[in-house]
Amino acid sequence: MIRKFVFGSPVETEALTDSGSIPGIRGEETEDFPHLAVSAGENQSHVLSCDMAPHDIIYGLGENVRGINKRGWLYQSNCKDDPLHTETRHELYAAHNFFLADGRERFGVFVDAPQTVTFDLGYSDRDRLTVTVDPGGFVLYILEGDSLRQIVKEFRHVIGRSYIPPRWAFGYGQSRWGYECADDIRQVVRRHRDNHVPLDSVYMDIDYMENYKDFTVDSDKFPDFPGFVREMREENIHLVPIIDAGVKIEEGYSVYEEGVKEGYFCKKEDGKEFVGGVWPGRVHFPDMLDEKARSWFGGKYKVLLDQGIDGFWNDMNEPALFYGEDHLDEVFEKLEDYSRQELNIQSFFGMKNLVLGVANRKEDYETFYHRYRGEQIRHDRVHNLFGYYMTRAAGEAFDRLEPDRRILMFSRASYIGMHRYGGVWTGDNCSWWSHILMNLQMLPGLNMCGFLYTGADLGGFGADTTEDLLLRWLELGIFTPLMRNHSAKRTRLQEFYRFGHMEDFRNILGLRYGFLPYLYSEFVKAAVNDDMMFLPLSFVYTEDEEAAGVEDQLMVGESMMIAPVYRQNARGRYVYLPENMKLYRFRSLDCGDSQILPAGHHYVRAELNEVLVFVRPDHMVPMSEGGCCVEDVDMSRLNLLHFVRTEAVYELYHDDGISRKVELETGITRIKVKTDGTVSAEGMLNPECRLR
Ligand code: MIG
Repeated sequence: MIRKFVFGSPVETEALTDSGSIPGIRGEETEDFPHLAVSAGENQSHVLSCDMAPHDIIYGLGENVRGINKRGWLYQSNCKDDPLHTETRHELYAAHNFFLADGRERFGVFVDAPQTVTFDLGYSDRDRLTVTVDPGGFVLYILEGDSLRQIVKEFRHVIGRSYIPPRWAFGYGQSRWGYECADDIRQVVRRHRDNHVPLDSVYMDIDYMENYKDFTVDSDKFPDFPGFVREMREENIHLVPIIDAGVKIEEGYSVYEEGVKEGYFCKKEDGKEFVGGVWPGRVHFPDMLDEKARSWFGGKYKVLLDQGIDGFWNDMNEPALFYGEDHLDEVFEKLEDYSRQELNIQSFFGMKNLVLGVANRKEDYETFYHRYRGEQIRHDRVHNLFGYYMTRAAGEAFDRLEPDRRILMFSRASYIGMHRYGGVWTGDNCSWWSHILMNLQMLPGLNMCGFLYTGADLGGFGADTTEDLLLRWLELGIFTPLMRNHSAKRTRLQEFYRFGHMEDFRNILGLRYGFLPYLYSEFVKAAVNDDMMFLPLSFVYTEDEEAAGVEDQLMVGESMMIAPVYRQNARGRYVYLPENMKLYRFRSLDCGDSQILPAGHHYVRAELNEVLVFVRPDHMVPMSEGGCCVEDVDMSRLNLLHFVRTEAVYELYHDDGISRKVELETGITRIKVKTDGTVSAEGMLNPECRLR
């Protein structure tokens, strides 16, 4: 059951595939809102609120800091580029305005508004939930259902099917901001291959471009780029270049010149293009919201597709702003003032903050405009849509240019709706132990908001990593659809071969290729059924009060629970089992042991090089025998992790991993294991199955 209330004149975001199909009530004309009270706030904002009972839980909000239960903190949807993801941050790169309340009452809320929205979930007052929507109108959806999972499904149904990447994008990707040229990448590939460490993709960060110009490739660093792409494809490596939001201002650069000529860039009130500073130096921002500009910008990806590229990541699309040029001029003037003054401590800090404050400045976002659905709209009113529409530009272009095959695409900034066009990575985390847990805790919320293809920078982007941290992080990462090791310039090198115990990395990573049949199957089923792949325990064990408090374990698909170790020097951890489960402890694909554990609390050993996998009763996890890349994985021989009391049946989905058309019916193989150990499999595949 979904109800819709419209306040003011909201901007249509296209978060829903067809918002018109749900009849709405004018919010001003009723006082009868289920679960929430709605009132006018200051300066034409709106405030939604309700009381919370002591044990009510709030789930959702996608990419944000803190726990699976979001209660107790204040979150703000205001897409922002800031690389310090401390637990006291209020906003990250995304605006995922969907949450679920569970406890005395159970309901879902989607605040469809592209401007800033603030969720005070028991921060100001422990027992009160308050959502403030900045001026500009919004659409409020309130959802009810028999269970949390059912409400999520209903929401996901109206926002449309989640993006499904090509299957190779489930393989391991190696990235680093600092790979400069073809030889750097060749070396990365060679060292993985020589050491038998699996690898499917290498990412190309901004240095591949000619002076950070989108859709160019520096020909000194990459002589014969198409040839290089081909050479890599022969090694089963996909190259994935980055695309930034800002277009460099440079005479003779065709993207810039066309954009100016056609009027595709965001303009200020005076009709001149807005000028910002980002990596290329001075840039214009394409008006991603304008249909024509979007189609034009999307069309540019063809330049790289034509050279053999089949995957991209979209960066800096909050959009990040190192500075706005107009404001910078003001800053210089003021600095001159300062230089003529005798500084006291107050004016000193005034000066310092003036300089530090030039990045991502609210007032700069208020100076340029979009053309959207026939209207001129100031950027701040639609700020949270920019990343969505940049990625949509690419997605719509792929629909036109590549109707038959899937192209890898994920973005940094996002809004709900973008999940139809690409995935997200969670941005510039750090090599901190706390960020392994944060990675885990974000996953269910992202799934609730439609983002299934997602992952964090394994090993941490900022700061220096350590071998044990990277290994522990990988032990979570082998379960996330996007599995990429990425790090920043000037931090410690963190390719697996930089460390002493490479065999540990090889063994753990090998497990991912073992789990691939299951993970891919669960991913596609979740996408097609509008379901989640990563679930809090409480979504499955709905009556179990203990499960509701578990913040560091997840259900992965229908058969499996994971409980990764995320503490430095730990040699195991406490795990809560809502029911009897079979624990498999892996050191590598063919080395491990298993034991049945009763429901309840356990301390479970897990040495640095061990991964724990818990299988639910009457369930199974089909595993492959691994491979050096996704293409190598042999689907005709499966080893079944299983815990059978009466009978376990698993519907394994498989397909060619590339065609766009995805239908479950044709790709299912039904595998059955009986108590006496007999196994049968029928359907698409005819695998040789072995119990494990
Ligand atoms: O201002 O392209 O989040 O993954 O390596 C930094 C350089 C710009 C931010 C991305 C990060 C990427 C980096 N980019």
